[in-house]
Amino acid sequence: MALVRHPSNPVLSAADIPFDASLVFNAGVCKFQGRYVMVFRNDVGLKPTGWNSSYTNLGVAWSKDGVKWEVQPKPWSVPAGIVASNPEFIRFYDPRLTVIDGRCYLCFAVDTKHGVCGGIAVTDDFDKFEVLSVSTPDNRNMVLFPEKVNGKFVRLERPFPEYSRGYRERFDIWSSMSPDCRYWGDSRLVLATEDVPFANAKIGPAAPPVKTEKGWLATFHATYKDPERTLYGWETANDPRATWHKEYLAGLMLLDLEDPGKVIGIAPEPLLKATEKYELEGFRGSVIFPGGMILEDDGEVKIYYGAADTVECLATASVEDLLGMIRPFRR
Ligand code: BMA
Repeated sequence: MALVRHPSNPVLSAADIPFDASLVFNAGVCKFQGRYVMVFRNDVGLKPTGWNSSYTNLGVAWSKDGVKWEVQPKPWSVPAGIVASNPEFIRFYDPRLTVIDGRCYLCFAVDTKHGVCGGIAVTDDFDKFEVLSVSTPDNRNMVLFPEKVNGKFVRLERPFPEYSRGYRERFDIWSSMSPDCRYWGDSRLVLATEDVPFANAKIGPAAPPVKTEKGWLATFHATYKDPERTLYGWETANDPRATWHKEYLAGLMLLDLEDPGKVIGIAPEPLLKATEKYELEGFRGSVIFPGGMILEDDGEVKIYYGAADTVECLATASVEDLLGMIRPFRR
């Protein structure tokens, strides 16, 4: 196994948060101005024993080593303010962070009254941020590449077309380009669910890609649905009628440096599959959802992932070992 789970897992959970918190997961992580920064999703009010009402906010945490985190005393008020000021918006969640030319870009999912959208914002100080673009629905899981390619911003994204995919969850990864991070085009299919040997439902971008000599190394999430197998989760544990059948695994692909919408390789085996208690048991068990990947100067890769939609975890590998998992890809 190329990837090793960190002994301090989970690296962040509700117990570490100085404000109301229940599920702390699906974080974006990057290195910004000499420190590690994490923006995490916090779903408040969802407990193992049940829930009546719940809401979501985003929290910010800082770290010197990428393992021990200092959480800001209050939820991040800027996204909350934007949601409150726009009658269409319901909540922001699943943030992803990418530093480009010294500015920190934040991709997020936003539930609106008329569908789920992917959005992109930029901040220089984690105080203010400016929303640059919000997509049409349904789209989410956007991630930005850490540099422009051929003068353009590049993103991976996951539209979810139900009508044209036979009303099934059969969703794929696409890419788009932009001159300014506001106006997006040149969209094309990158990786389809049927390209992934361990997915039978949907796939989506995970952490923002990192640059290596061989290509852009990019994680994705892949779901495998087996209606015959009921997975543990708080819903299924509390309600005999409830069902949870979708296992979320992490996958790895390699994209062309000059043409980042083109997959040149893929790891035929999952990068990570739920095996630990904190991955198997939680709000939704057996969910691995990477959102941050950092390539350190010494070649260590840190991969941050949400586990069981309940806690935030870290696993590490050498970049050589990750590249060693990749096999040539042909559709
Ligand atoms: C996806 C998103 C993620 C979540 C995952 C597993 O559709 O909602 O935020 O982690 O499902 O529940």
